[in-house]
Amino acid sequence: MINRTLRQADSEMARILAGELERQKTTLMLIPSENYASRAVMAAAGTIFTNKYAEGYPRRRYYHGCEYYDQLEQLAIDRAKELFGAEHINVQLHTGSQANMAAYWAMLEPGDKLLAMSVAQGGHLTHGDKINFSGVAYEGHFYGLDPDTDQLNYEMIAEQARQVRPKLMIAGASAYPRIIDFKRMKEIADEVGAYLLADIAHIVGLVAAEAHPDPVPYCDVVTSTTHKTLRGPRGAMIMCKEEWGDKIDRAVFPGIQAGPLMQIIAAKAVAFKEAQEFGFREYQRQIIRNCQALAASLLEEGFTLVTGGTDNHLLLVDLRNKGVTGKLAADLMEMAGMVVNKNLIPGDPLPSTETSGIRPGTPGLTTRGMKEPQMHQIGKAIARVVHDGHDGEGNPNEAVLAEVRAEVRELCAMFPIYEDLEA
Ligand code: DSN
Repeated sequence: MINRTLRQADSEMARILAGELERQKTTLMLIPSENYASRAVMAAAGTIFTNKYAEGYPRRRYYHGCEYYDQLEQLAIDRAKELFGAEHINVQLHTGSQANMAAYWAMLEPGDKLLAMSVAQGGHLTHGDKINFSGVAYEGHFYGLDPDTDQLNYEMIAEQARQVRPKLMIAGASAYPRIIDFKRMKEIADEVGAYLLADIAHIVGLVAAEAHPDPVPYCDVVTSTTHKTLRGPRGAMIMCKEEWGDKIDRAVFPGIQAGPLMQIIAAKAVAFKEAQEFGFREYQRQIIRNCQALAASLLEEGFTLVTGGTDNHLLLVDLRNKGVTGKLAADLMEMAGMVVNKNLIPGDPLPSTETSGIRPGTPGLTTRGMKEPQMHQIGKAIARVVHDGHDGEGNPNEAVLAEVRAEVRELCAMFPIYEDLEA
């Protein structure tokens, strides 16, 4: 039984996988938190390393038979340390949310105050939002954006920090298209006696390639995912100063996790190696150039961009002047083969299920090898969908969407992914 292929063992799942492979090959990935993992990363994630428990840490396991698991986890840790220059790294986190949970568990007591960017202005649920564990276990306080610029205003954040006196300040966002000044955040945290955590889940690849200022020298703890701009397997990690190392490790295991996913840690090690190879730095810089080219193309088409542009891998498009909601735009774009997030814009009058914006990003497009001319073409395709892809009452214009879908298919065929991969 264990020797059958997926197709032999479960034809129903194989059919679903084949469908998804076709979808990924023939659509444009515009979700900024997604990417196409390499064949090598996926191969490691699909290995026999899935078969073993390895609770504990290298050379300190609660299970026997961990010789190769010690080697693979140590390799992942060593490579990540070299890549990020961090003093201590834990690579066992299953998700970005769990990375934040473990960090808070290590740094805070229940009821302590944290100060972070609000979800409504671009922050993340796990930064103290009321509907998340982080807002139940801790007292969440939030800074927003400067209403005049839609950018972080460090004087305003400092003023709020003086009033709140948080135990922990969080720098990091899910939908912010500009540089974050971690050095300035550290000065604010020091002034009010707070710890500083950076959540770089989105920008981690840019940071690794020095295409975004580095938080590691300034922060007590840095949390991140490994599957977004870093292009590794779906997972997460925590970097910290040596003095936090034991507390962080104990918060991860046995604090909030038991058995680590060793096959995913192996895939993380592969991704960290790929991030040190020739071409990765250029890839990250091209992500930004592509995002700026997409921004320029959308501006030419009369779109409004929150902050007017971007310094990183994503854009926030305010659709209010176009007479469509974020949800309708994203639905229509999906019909045309362009998969994007609907997203709240600062001060959004609509709920998060509808929204007034979309959040396109370029990590996936750049992995396909696309450059500025393709970004220009995609900007025009988005404009066509938003302008002509509906009848003004929310109904799709099938003919226009089919034309754009055909153009998208052609573009995908010119920049193929996973060519000889079989489902
Ligand atoms: N996955 C994150 C993002 O897309 O920004 C949110 O959890």
